[in-house]
Amino acid sequence: MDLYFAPLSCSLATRIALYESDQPAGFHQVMLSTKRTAAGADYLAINPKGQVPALVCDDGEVLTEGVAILQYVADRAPASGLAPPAGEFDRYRLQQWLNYIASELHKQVFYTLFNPAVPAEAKAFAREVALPQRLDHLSAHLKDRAYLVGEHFTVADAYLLTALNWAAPGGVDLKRWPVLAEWHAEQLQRPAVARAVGEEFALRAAA
Ligand SMILES: N[C@@H](CCC(=O)N[C@@H](CS)C(=O)NCC(=O)O)C(=O)O
Repeated sequence: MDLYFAPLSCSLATRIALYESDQPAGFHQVMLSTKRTAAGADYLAINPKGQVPALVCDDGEVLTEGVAILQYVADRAPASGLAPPAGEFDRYRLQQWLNYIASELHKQVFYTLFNPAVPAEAKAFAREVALPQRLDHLSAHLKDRAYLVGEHFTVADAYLLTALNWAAPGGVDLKRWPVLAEWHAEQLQRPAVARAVGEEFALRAAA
């Protein structure tokens, strides 16, 4: 497998899933501004949408969209517990959270805050209305739980911690949500998470 990623972007969740499940992969950095890989290849030829992550599977199939990639990676290593088995109710819970993080938190909040092309009114809505509503909801869910789904770390947790990494650079003080601040700090202690985040911080710093 080959993962196309940009440091500390949403593709970090897939790197975490690969490390958590001890699966080997090649990693190819993408310059999102130029749509070229660090090696100079045309990224649009791999993913015409120009976004990360993209996963080139062992048979050459290219999979895009983070929530699909995360489940693919998890299903290749069922013993990792990164996703409940297909058909079990918790698998739908997992998809519920993955979709919530992707559509409500990643895109509606952080994409809006970080994208310079988004008008100021939309940013104000994201910061003052959408963000607190989403983080209140997540905080209430995690108040008495260690993980989003069931009793194990899953790819939904990998995606959520990746999104919460964007709070500080987005000017959001996570301490307003102590449950989330504590949960996030705990996840960053996981060896696979610390390794993935550390490596991508170094790549970002070198860029
Ligand atoms: N729908 C895609 C969105 C992925 C996405 O937004 N990736 C960002 C990085 S976090 C990106 O590639 N941005 C560059 C761009 O949109 O041109 C998914 O869920 O995988």
